[in-house]
Amino acid sequence: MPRAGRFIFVVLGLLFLAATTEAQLTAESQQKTGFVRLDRVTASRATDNGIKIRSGSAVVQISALRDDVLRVRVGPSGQLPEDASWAALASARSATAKVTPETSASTVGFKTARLRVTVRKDPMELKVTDLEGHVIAQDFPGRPIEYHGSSFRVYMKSPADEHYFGLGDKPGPLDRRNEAFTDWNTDAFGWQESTDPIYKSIPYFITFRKGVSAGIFLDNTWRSSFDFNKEYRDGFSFGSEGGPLDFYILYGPEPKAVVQSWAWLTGFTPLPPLWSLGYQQCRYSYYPEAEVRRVASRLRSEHIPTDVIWLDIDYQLKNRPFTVDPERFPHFDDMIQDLKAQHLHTVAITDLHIADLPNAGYKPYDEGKAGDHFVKNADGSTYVGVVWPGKAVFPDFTEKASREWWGTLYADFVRKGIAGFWNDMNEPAVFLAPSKTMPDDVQHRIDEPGFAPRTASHLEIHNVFGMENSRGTYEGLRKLAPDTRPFVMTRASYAGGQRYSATWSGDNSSTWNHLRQTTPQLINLGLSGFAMTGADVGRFAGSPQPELLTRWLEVAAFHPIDRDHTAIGTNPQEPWENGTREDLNIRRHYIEERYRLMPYLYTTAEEMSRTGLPIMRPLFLEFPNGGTGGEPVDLSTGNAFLLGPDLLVAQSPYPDEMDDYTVALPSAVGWYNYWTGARIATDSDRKAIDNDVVTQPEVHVHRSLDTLPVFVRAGAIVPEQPLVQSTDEKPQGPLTLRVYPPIGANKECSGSLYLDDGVSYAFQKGEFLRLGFTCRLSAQGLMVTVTAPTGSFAPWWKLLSVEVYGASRPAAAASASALDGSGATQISTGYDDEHHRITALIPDTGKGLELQLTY
Ligand code: NBV
Repeated sequence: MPRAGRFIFVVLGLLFLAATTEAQLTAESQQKTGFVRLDRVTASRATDNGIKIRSGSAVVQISALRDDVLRVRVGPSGQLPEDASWAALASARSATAKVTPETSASTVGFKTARLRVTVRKDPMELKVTDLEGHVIAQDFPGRPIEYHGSSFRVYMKSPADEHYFGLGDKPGPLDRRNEAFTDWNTDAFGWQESTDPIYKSIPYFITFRKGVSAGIFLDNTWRSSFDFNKEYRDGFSFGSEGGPLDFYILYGPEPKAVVQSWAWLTGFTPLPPLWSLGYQQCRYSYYPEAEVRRVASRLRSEHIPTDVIWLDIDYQLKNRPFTVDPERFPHFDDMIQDLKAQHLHTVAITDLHIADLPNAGYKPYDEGKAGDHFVKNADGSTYVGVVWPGKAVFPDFTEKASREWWGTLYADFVRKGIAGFWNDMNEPAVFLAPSKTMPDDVQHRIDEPGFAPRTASHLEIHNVFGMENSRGTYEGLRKLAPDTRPFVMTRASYAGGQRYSATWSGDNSSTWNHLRQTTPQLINLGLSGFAMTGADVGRFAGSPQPELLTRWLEVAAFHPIDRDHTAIGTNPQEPWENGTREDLNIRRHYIEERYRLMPYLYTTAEEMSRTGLPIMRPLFLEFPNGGTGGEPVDLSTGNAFLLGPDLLVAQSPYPDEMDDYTVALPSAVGWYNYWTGARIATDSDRKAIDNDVVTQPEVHVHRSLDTLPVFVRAGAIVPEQPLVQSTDEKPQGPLTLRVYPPIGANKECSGSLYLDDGVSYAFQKGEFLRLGFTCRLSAQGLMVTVTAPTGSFAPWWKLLSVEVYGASRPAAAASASALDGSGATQISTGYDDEHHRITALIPDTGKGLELQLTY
């Protein structure tokens, strides 16, 4: 070997040794550290983007990744934890911002262009403020970080008016204040409002106070816990039983900015296939084949718009993943094609527990064994646990090679035309084990950039196992069908799991309280990064009363994922079951409305994939400062939510009671009734509208089975399409633009539309269509503008139907022209007094246009 080559070889070897030794040391010190208390700064020095502090044996590094994002890493025995993460993207972790060191006799610290970090030396206390001095995060006095062996805890001050959100799918109220939680992914069949933990671990929460927000993320996959105001009324804390103390502070001040920074740190939800936004029909399980076909035909003959049929475990032979039971499904391949011909996509469950079947010709087992892909016991033997197939083995998903192999298992199903895949039971759930999961000491192999290659116990990997399962599926599908957007649904996950999969809230129950619980649960999932979410409609455990199913289908039509699902042994739960013809009509009506709203829903989904903003939003996300009068937005019951930026869905806070209720609409803007088109009257304009007796900002709702109050923000332009029975169908007719003119001082409105082929990645090459809409109120009337489209995707419409709401009389005149005002032609308009709207039908020239209405 030439000298230079030998030199490089030796250097690489030394570097590798150093990395391994550091990782081993870190792992060992994590286990062995005794009692360490970080109560005094004993030394400090400025770094390129922050500060490094010594506190006795411990080291603390605070760095600015951006002007508004800080990372704090702590090593109790003097060495920082590995700079590695399953959640935080390498690009974000290596980002760096310019800082100015700031020291005084009693403090050390630095500032960025937006934040000031001050660490008091004795006692040691961290304080983060904005440059005006507003506190973003502050250590709790007298409770410095402490290590007890490998466990640690961080305490922070909690002002009395601060609220907490996030932490994934944890049940309970929207606001996490006065609650305590544990992160340990758990198969929680039949979970209830106070059950904790359940399926996912997302050790990330958002603080919100007086309209100012920050995010705090403890990037630690071990069993962690969070206490909001239980131990200390005026403090919150977070900690873990092991692993690194590595946390991030994301500054808003607007909650939207925090949500967007969270996506910057942990990744965006990819643009989903359009069909996954359609109505989905599931049960545990549809079989045999004739039953799947019967349900499909009935969905069509009842004219229930539907996009997806799900196959739960019973399509498999003896519950063995990646098999098909040939007796129950004699023409499986034909069935998939026949469903396709009916514009129904199939999603199939593919659990991770591979049947332990040596010498039986079972490919997943044989290949996995030959490739050494299964999780091992401490003694090196293969770990075997009992799940649906009986004895089962588990792919070692934290190892790249095993994940890649798992991805190849989908080849046959993809070839058969199965459109999406469901990764269930991946906490991982194990039967007959008191812990419901693998033993703590099973060994996982880590092969992941950033981490030194090593084995790790289940204690470290448990919470990230489900996410890596969904990652294996997602990445496998990307390779198998590179131009098709995958759809993966996972039950367990960790922070950042939105990069690979959608999720749902697991095995809920057919109770009214679960219907109520769904709103805060899905909102918190969205704030935690998982924007593509739903809950089993009608509920998994038990059979709903007809009214419960009806009301569930009503509200789920406005959820990101709308999937009717129920457990084995429960009553049939399809929309035509369990109710009267009237129930069916109402249920169908709401699903139809979802399909009419598909352009708006898909536009919102595209915004999610680009910005990280969730599809389903809490009111405070859009209105952090509440009403114009400063009245707070509804943080307590969480019964109301926004679908995208403009639609406010206000389910009853007590869905089981027939009582009327009031909806507090954020008074920062005006509102319209989505169903009637009527403007919600303001104080100066108080009157009764239909059954809404209005006293702004509260709307009184008179309950009836077919009413789910939905409101539209004044100043919105909502695109809608003619009804279709599946998103595969090309809508016939005009694109409708529902224009809700501004109310009050604001005189403008806006909206947008995003469209593409809904399935492929052609949009990345410019094959999409984006339109912007605006309107402007003036003394003459209303000017509506449609921008010239960007992108090369051809629209399905030739005509635009502009509907202007809140109109109390017909238009006196209307004219349409090109964007520069040229070529103005008179347009005839219609007026519908029932819906308070003026309508105008205009040919879409594809070059943008202006519509001037005088009324
Ligand atoms: O695969 C069967 C079910 C599934 O229908 C459900 O949605 C999952 O959450 N699965 C759990 C396993 C058995 C639950 C009792």
